[in-house]
Amino acid sequence: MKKPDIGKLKEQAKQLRRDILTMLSEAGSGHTGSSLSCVELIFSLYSYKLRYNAKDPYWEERDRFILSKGHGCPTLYAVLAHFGFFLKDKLKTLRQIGTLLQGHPQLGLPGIEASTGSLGQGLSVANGMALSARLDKKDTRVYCLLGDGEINEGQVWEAAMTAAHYSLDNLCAIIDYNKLQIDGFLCDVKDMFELTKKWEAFGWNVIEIDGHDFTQIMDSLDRAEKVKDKPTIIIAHTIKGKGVSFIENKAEWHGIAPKPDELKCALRELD
Ligand SMILES: Cc1ncc(C[n+]2csc(CCOP(=O)(O)OP(=O)(O)O)c2C)c(N)n1
Ligand SMILES: [Mg+2]
Repeated sequence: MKKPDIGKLKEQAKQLRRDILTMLSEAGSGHTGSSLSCVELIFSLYSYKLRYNAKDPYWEERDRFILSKGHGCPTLYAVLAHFGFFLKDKLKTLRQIGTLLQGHPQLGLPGIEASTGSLGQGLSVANGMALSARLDKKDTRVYCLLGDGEINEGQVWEAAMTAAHYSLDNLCAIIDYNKLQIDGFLCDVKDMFELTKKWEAFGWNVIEIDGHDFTQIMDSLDRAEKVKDKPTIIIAHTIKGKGVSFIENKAEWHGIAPKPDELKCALRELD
């Protein structure tokens, strides 16, 4: 696929951030820092790499994207709406009773491939999808976005061993490496030390990038596709709350939504 224009992607990312902040503020709850952290990562996948048909979301030949850090779903919802999986108007229903746009992704909403939110499980689901694609002799690729605090979960490392054991080269995991989790910095809560060495030791091909730089993200996705006999992990350095000065890099903004006056200030910064 041809690479989209970077200037245009940056403008659209700004609009996505406005949409995310607005829907969170209207809902009155949700994960603001976590959502703003992964805008470029998720948007690059849907703009450049994933094969899908928004009008036929269950098209058999589609690639799969699993948002293992399910609490970041406002970003996924905004991107899915941007690409026409459902009407943008639906974003207003975030977290309301009866909507499919719940606080964590759930099956049934077009574009959602797995119900996630209980951290640590998404990579195992992605493994299953990648293995079954191979058994069916399909060239489906599977992508899975994990939080860096999420990989404190033991199940992630079981899944990491499984993917390497089965040489799942149709699987690409991405870590949103914002160095923060729910209530503090990773190094204070539970340090992961040398991530690159850890994943290499588990048998993965590792690529390290700036997770807000569209060129680096798209290049890394291209490189991942060329690696044979190993799964790839992209360790994407990010800033939690990216784009809004008073939200950036603050654990307090992990799981709260902007109040009306805060929304006003945030939108002004994203003008
Ligand atoms: C199994 C499980 N334990 C705890 C939680 C509560 N929880 C939600 S988000 C979060 C922190 C996640 O941090 P990280 O993976 O770094 O994601 P970020 O928000 O920084 O992108 C926690 C502990 C959960 N959702 N699932
Ligand atoms: Mg984090």
